[in-house]
Amino acid sequence: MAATTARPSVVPKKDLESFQEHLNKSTRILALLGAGLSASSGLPTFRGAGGLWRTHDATSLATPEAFGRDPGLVWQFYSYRRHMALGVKPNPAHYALAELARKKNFLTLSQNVDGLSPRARHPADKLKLLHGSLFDVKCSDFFCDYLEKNNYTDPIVPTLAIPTDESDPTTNSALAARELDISDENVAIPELDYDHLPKCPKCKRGLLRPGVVWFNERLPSDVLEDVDTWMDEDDIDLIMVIGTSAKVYPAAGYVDIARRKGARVAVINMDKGDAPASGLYSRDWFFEGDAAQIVPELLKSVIGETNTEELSDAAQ
Ligand code: BJW
Repeated sequence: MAATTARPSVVPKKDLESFQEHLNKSTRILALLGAGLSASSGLPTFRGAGGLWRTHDATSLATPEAFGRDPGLVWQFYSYRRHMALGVKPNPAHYALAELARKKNFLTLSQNVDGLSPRARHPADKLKLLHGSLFDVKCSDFFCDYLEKNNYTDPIVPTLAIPTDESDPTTNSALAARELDISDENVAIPELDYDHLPKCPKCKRGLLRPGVVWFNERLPSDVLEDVDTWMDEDDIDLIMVIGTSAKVYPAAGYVDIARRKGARVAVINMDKGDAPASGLYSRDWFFEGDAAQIVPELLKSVIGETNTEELSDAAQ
């Protein structure tokens, strides 16, 4: 990576030194990523501030039951999330983790569906998307197996376009300025029925749905098998738990599995209260603050400086 002027440290020196000493000699490293990793890119997390979409708790829309009840509302939520994710960029932590994957035997388990790690060119074979992707779509019909990966069409159907401000005469020429924030309570969400939602091109019957894992759904079996295979290969030296409340299973359970395989745990989180359920042990680390700043600094002893200005976004 290109050398840049060093930024002031955001991590206590003693902790940084002991972490890097362990990182440098680690041969098998795991990371569990959550929404906090993408917070400084501009995407809201699920729990806590920002976890509300209009009056809806984001997690209450992430269920098959919500989709069954009101697919129009759930599609509006996901269409908005797709649009937001396409409008932001990977941050230095996404790039630093991608670089570590090129340098070490390092497997990343991401709960994030925002596409930012792939866009930071994280090697695909070392990135396991536990909860799918906003940019995969699949048929919601139980008997149809249609799945399309990397669908970046925004909006996915014209009826899911973010409403525009027709009343503002200055905005006709500038699409970006015409878009209203659908998370704003004052912007009406149109009621969308079956006829206005994306249909499966294969069975021509089922509605398409986002290719993400909702509550009470199984995680993708091929992903889980790959993770198990890697975990079973040998002991693990280190697990980094980055920007996640670590409350959703089975993802959160990987922290304890890694610990049982010998891993020391390093948590990087804005909130000191969000340690893994099993707590922190005396040889663990808790780095409090913004992952986008802390992660590149922690990994510097292996990957060098992270200069995002010289790094490319795979989406461009
Ligand atoms: C920063 C920061 C900054 C902010 N820098 N940090 C065992 C025990 C109890 C329950 C269960 C269990 N096993 C299974 C369950 C049930 C359930 C579950 O876990 N429930 C719990 C809530 C209690 N799990 C499931 O249902 C899973 N399926 C399953 O187990 O299937 C089994 C089955 C078997 C047989 C038949 C059928 C099924 C599926 C879970 C799917 C989760 N899906 C979601 C939605 C994905 C789509 C979408 O995006 O809309 O995944 S829910 C949501 O939570 C999303 C996230 O990936 C996930 C985790 O959230 P995350 O990333 O941790 O975000 P937050 O907001 O919680 O935390 C952000 C953190 O960042 C905070 O700590 C901040 O402090 C921090 N932060 N800014 C650093 N700048």
